[in-house]
Amino acid sequence: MATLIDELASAIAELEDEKVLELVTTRLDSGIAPLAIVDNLQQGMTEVGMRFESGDYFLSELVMCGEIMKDAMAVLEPHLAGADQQHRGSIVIGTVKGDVHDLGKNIVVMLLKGAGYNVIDLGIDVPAEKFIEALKESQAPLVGMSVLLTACQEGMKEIIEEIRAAGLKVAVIIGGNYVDEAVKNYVKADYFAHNASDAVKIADEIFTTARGSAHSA
Ligand code: B12
Repeated sequence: MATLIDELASAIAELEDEKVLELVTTRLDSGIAPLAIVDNLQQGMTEVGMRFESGDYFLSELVMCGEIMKDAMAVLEPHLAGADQQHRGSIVIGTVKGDVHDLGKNIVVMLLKGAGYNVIDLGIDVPAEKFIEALKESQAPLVGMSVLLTACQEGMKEIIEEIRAAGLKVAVIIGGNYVDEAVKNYVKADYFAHNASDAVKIADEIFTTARGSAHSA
């Protein structure tokens, strides 16, 4: 079992709910950037995942860890999301069919909203039809998909194929704990991001390029 150096990461790995909330609050009060706090929480959750994998933790611990993270995110949310930003465009997002992990996706949603985007969050366990319907309705040029279960990767690939087959010319960005360039290429997505701040940077690039080509057309 690895020893986590950061106190907050270690508190979440040990499932110490009160200590987690206390540390999040004191760190915010002392001016530490909310995203740095998210990074420490994520580090602790990775440790929980490893303990689950090695049999030291069971499903009940995974559930507890998810609940603690949700409470911590509720404290962080007002500091992550910017208020009264101008609407910069729409983005559809969801966790793919078969997968119910949504803590990471929710952070991405918060940051995109904070950056001024109109985010249409379809939630968890989202099938192709729902993505297609939302994309047609919103005319969003970008769709984000989250996946944490490797067993759902094939399903993600099929969703992307169905979106393309429906004739929708949208950019697809994917993310999730294990997602990398190889996964992106396999499922034929256009972009991937390791974390929520990279997701915002990529969205900014896509929307700036789209605006540029609309002007030059
Ligand atoms: C908490 C948790 C749960 C909670 C989820 C609660 C919730 N509401 O999300 C519960 C208890 C429900 C759960 C259930 C299960 N889980 Co689970 N879970 C985890 C755990 C510990 C943490 C995940 C997490 O929230 N991380 C913190 C967030 C902040 O990080 P993140 O998700 O990576 O998100 C960041 C980036 O990836 C990125 N990102 C994420 N989404 C997106 C989307 C876009 C568009 C972009 C651009 C970026 C992006 O930005 C985020 C923020 O920076 C992981 C371990 C791990 N290492 O990930 C296992 C893990 C994912 N679970 C696992 C398993 C096996 C399961 C179960 C099958 C267990 C079981 N036997 O039932 C079920 C599956 C249920 C289902 N059908 O989905 C495995 C998956 C293994 C695999 N290879 O598929 C893991 C890896 C644990 C392990 N090591 O074995 N789980």
